[in-house]
Order: sequence, then C-alpha cells, then structure tokens
Amino acid sequence: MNFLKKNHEHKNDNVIDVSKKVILGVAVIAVVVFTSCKNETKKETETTTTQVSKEIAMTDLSFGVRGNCGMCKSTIEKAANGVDGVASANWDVDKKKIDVSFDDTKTDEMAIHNAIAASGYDTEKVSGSEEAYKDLPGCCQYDHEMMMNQSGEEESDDHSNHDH
Ligand SMILES: [Cu+2]
Repeated sequence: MNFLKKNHEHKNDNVIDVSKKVILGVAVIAVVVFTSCKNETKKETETTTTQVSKEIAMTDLSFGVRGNCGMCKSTIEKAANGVDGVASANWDVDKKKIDVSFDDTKTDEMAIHNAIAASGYDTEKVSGSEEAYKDLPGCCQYDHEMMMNQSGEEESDDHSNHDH
C-alpha cells in the first residue's frame, strides 16, 4: 500500500504578519529611583590618637552598638576585648555606644566591629550575626531598630517649666 505523504496543511493563519507599517519605537525609560537612605542619625565616629610614652599609639574609638542590658554589656565587651590589640572596651547601656581603646598597629576599627557583630550585636557598620543573635538570652534579643549613639539623657522629669 502506498501512503501518500500529505503535505502539511497550512494552518499557519498568518501567525507572523510583519507589517512594515508598524514602526517599533524603542522607548528607553530610565527610572531613577531615589531612595533616601535613612541613616539613623549617623554620627561621625570620633577617632583620636593619643601618644603614650612608650610610643605606642593608642587609638580611642566610639561607635554605636545595640543591646539591652548588663548581660549584653559583658558579651559585647568580651567580644571587643577578644580582639588582639584592644586595650579596653566599655559599652554604655543607656547610650548604646562603646568606647574602645586599641593599638592600631595590631588591629583596626573594622576588626572590632566584626568581632562584636560575630557575637550577635549590631554595630554602626556591621550587622550582628543572626546565628549568634538567636542564641542570646531572651532578654538580650534587642530590637534591631534601636537607635544607637543615644544621648543617654532620658526625657526624665523636667521641672524647668514648673514654678517652685
Ligand atoms: Cu542583654
């Protein structure tokens, strides 16, 4: 038996009808999105270098670190002090800020930021490790939106508007 090989039926109903009348206009739309980054009251980190008699330049540095309580304080300070070259570290629970003194021939600012972040705490420059944060005691699980570098002056009783 012979099978007649039928030609494909032309079912293509002008699928592609390239009309030259149609001019494709290419519109390049540049969308510039201005995101106003809210750098929460970014205060300049003060760096001062003090010359010590032994010719060791100790650098004093202050920067914001989030945290809640005394346990946070010890974790943060332990992390900072664990960096080789750090001479002292003192975190202020009210100001959410740490004062560090370090030998800048041995370490630098970012190493200290990174060490604190590794312990779970946010600094001005480095976000805290999420893994470490999860392991913090409940009371220490600070708010990531917390303001750093606070004045430490609570809006406490202001009697100035009273007549005594
Ligand atoms: Cu705490």
